[in-house]
Amino acid sequence: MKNNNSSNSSVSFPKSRFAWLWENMEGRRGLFTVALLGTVLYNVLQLVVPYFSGRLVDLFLELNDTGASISENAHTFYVLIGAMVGLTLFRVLVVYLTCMSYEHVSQYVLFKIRNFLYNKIQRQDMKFYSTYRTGDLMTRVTGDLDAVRHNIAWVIRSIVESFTLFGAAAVYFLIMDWKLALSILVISPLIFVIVFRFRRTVAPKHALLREKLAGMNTYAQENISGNRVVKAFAREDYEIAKFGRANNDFAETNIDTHNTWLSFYPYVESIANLMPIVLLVVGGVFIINGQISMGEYVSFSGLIWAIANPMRQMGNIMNEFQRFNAASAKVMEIYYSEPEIVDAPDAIPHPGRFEGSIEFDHVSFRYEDGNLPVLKDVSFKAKPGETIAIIGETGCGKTSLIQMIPRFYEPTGGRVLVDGVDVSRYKLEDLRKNIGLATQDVLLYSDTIEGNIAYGVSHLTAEEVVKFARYSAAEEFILKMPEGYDTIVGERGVGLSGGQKQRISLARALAIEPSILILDDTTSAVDMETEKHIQHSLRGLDFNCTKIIIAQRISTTKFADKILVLKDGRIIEEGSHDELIAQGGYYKDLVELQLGESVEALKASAG
Ligand code: DGT
Ligand code: MG
Repeated sequence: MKNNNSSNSSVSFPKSRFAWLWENMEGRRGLFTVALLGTVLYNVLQLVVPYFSGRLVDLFLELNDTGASISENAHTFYVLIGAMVGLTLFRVLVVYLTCMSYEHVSQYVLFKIRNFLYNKIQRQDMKFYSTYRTGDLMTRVTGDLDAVRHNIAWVIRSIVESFTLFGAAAVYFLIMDWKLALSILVISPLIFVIVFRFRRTVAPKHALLREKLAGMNTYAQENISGNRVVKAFAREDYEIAKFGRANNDFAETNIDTHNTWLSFYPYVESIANLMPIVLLVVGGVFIINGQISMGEYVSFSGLIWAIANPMRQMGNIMNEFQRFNAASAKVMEIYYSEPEIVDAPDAIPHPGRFEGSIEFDHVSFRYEDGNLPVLKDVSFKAKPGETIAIIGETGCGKTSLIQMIPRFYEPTGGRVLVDGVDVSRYKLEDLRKNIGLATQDVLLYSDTIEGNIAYGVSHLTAEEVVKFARYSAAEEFILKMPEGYDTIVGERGVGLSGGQKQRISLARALAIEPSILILDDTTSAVDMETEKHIQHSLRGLDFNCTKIIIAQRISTTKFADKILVLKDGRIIEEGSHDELIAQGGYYKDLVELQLGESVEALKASAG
């Protein structure tokens, strides 16, 4: 298994993170832009109240000085108050609408990317599934994607909010009195320096935190689905303790990441708090010298938060932004991943059935992540309707061999032909629809037995389901189940025996009436009697079908038109049962081993 835990900061994507988000906002870009403009607007409006307060104070002081009565100027007073109230209400409305819009857009993007990812994951090839662990993929479509959503709903908004507020306040200050403004603003670059140092410290911590989360999820997922093994070895306490450690590790990394800001916070806070003091001192001097009015001073001090708060907020924003950075890299990795095995641009459409001839033409194969060749120069032919049995010791490459036919993997040398055409020339869907495969480790869905059998053909009638169950000798045990064909089997087929699962998986493969049927050790867990029944029905199928049967038992291989004996990825013997026995070699030894007597003795006793 490849190491996919390393941080992906080095991985480059076709688009930058923000261009990628923008791409996925298609359909809601207008709304998002309006929301951004709304954010700018309501932050500028924040300045209105302090502005009017300043005007009011000046008004009163003026009246005081001239000794005029306030009632004569009531009109101006009411207009100012009215404007303050009106604008505040308007601002609240804008805030409300923009928040709703951000939430809407973020959910829209989340939905869209999640569907896209699921689609991507579904269409990946085998290599992808042996590279990525389930828990890690789950983390990407849940936690990581939520960090992406949060970025749209909160981080981007907060960035615009802080910069607008800061910018507007700074401009306002500069217009009112640039000297006083500069004396306050000169402190602000310091905060940016601190925040950027913080970013450098916290970015790797977020990447680590994200890995810990994925690790913990993988761990939980594997243990829950593999709980039978845990139980069998009575390792619950051990697993609980192990998970506890992973959980603890995650919690500690989480605390450490979030505490990082704490070590920067005192500096930022001191600088932010310095601002009102500077205002008090410099502003006081300016008032004494008559450079600014009392009203202007009120406006300044009423607005000093609009400079200080965005600075305080920077740490938070940077923190969340780094979380987004780490998470989006993981999401984009899947988003932009492409399966290697795809339709050729000029693939031949083949909508109907195949004749079913198969040819392996000097096929060699090696797994990309493995260093030894698994198949070496394998050549054989199967005519339509023939049965080919493959036998050989464990690990010799049988499963790898049959995986070349539906193009789960591609040969590293040579060709695999179906109906005389290289399988890579067909459209994948056309090819695979014609292949019925019962895999070595049976996976059933948590669905009814009928639903599982009809998985490949949704329009299968109840009678047909029964027919295929009979073919695979499954009917008897199905009818004994409390709800027959409507019995719901658990996840991965929990509730069924190994042999029962195999028979349902065989019925599922038969139900698509494939041109090519591949059985990978499908009857290994059924008793001899049942197997005989299955062999019999496989010979009498009511549709034409080439069969490739991997087996360990002579009773399974005996009736094959051709038996291939595989050893270390090479075909060492090839022929019918009788031919191979006559040839004397691995197969003959196997027959003797399994029957417990020498072939000669058997013949003698029969004669
Ligand atoms: P079996 O089912 O135990 O009777 O064994 P076979 O004959 O089906 O063996 P097969 O084809 O699964 O494996 C052949 C060799 O390839 C064996 O050394 C293990 C290795 N192998 C199987 N799957 C993978 C894979 O996904 N990646 C890598 N790197 N090696 C694999
Ligand atoms: Mg195998």
